[in-house]
Amino acid sequence: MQVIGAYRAHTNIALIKYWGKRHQVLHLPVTNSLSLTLEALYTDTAVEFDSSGMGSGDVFYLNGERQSASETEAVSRFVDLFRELAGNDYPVRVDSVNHVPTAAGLASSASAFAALACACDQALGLGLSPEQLSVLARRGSGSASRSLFAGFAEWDAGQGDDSNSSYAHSIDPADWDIGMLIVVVNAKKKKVSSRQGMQHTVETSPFYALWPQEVARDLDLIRPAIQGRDIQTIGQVAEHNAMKMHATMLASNPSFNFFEGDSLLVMDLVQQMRADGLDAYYTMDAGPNVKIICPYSQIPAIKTYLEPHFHADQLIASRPGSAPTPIDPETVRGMLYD
Ligand code: 2P0
Repeated sequence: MQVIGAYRAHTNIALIKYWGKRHQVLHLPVTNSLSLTLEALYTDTAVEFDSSGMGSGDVFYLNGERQSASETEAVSRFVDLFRELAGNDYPVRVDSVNHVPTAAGLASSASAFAALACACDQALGLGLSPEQLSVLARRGSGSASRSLFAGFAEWDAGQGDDSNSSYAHSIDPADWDIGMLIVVVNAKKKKVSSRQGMQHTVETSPFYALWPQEVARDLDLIRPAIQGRDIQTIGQVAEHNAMKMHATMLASNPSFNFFEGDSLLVMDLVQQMRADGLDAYYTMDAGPNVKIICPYSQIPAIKTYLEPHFHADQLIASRPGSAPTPIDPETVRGMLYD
């Protein structure tokens, strides 16, 4: 049996956000969500299962650094889902290289678990479909379910406690003039994890009761706009959805938020761009960075507003990304050890 696998998966940014779970362990969401996969941000992961029966425990290297017992434990529990399907208990070595600033609100967990799911599937010869891989990636981190697909993807909430009913599917390959410009306001690890923030909001925010109906309404508006390549409606709906999500956090008790001074500055600049005729709209996740949704062709013009305030390396432009792709395991290892 082939016991090596390696995949590249791209991260995704939600235009209609996932915010709140109905099942904590299975990561079953309260609502559907919808995202754009991004070419520029991705994780490369290689897995090697030891079928000799001589191996010891699992090991996990991230960006060339051996990870702690607790980080490794999370990866082990995830890989267990695949070992159960394969009917073995082979120890695994996982090597991951993140081309995403880790834990900076740029959803590194989405690309990480999508890449790991695909690499395990390949190594263990499981032959799972993208939908089945989406279910399993979701078990690592909810947003990872959407990174199995190119372009625009919608993650269906599914029914009840049925894990197999909750997975993403492709809406549109986004093979037209749309992109994102990410403004990295602060790439440090965030103070509140999205998992904690989400749960605290569900439990304490009086505004959360409104969230499911707002998401349903926004999805009804954005789906036809995507089909019609209507970037103005896509942008308006996404911007409003993001701000409604942040409003639920502001109304939680005690309140918390992810806004920094520079996040607010970028939002002001985007409004100026719009007043000047550009099709630029903002969204923010569980972190201070701002993502600008726009025609890819307008990114040079948009950058001229930001360059007086930010370094060039704080501005990451991306086209829509592909579904996960197999890579040579040596690409991952070579980057780390050569
Ligand atoms: C999203 N976020 O739709 C939303 C918007 C953050 C804000 O998915 O607990 O790390 O692992 O399922 O996927 C971030 O939450 O949460 C996220 P878990 P996850 O992209």
